[in-house]
Amino acid sequence: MESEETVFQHFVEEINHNEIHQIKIVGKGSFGTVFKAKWRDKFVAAKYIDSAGERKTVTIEIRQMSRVNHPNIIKLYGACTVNPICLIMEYAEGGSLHNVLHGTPVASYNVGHAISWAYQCAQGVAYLHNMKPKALIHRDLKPPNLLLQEDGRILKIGDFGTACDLKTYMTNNKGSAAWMAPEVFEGCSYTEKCDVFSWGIILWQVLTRQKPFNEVGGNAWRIMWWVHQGNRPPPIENCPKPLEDLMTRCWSKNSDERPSMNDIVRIMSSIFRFFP
Ligand code: ACK
Repeated sequence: MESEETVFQHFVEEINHNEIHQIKIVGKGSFGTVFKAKWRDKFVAAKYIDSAGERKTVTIEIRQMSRVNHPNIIKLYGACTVNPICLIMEYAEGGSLHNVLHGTPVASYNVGHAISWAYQCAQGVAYLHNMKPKALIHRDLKPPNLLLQEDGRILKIGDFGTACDLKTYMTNNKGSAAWMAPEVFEGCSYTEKCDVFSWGIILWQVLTRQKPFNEVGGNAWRIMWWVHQGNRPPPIENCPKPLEDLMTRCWSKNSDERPSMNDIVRIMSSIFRFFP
């Protein structure tokens, strides 16, 4: 079996700590601190992993990120594998979509931006699902993991730390309940269609600018119970019919009734033409 060390060595460039010049903390992720830093004349995001216990998760994140190459996915340049473990990634100066949607000061954007973000996210996810020999399932799509560049025009998927076993996922990701497909928290087997569910919630969120399931309060267990009972976000007033249909199909309880990510890209590309 492939050891952790082999994964580190094979997939990414080993970077020495003294090559990284930290500039400022940009935030705290699910298992580490993210710095804006300079590395070889480039601004980068340096994600330091707090606990040695997370080494397995990081290994998975490195393994996943090093296989992907897509304009809507943050690139991994390399990693420091000597403690403190650190991932060196493409920097997204616009921060997360979550901050744009719900941060202060309130950012201004229009429905065209919202559709473009959802469309770009769908293209990144479709790429992951089309990977060979095996589809890559993201499993934690949500606005805090979607990053923006170029004044918010470009959206990139930025966090792969959760593509690991279900138990770790459930214990580390209580904050993700609002985007989680029911089959995931119910402990059933699941497929890439769980990302489709999350994408539907994101679409609702960018169109309404509201946090999903705010009405139930922030408690992850209550959200899961609510969704398990068949509740979904409320309809959007004056929502164009094709978007509403797409969104509600993504939330189907039966994952076979959800569209594929390729379907979503196709439908969004035709809707996007009306909102250039
Ligand atoms: O919302 P933010 O400003 O954007 O705060 C979070 C925080 O780190 C924890 O995830 C930010 N972040 C994560 N990855 C990157 C990146 N590649 N470029 C810029 N900011 C990042 C994220």
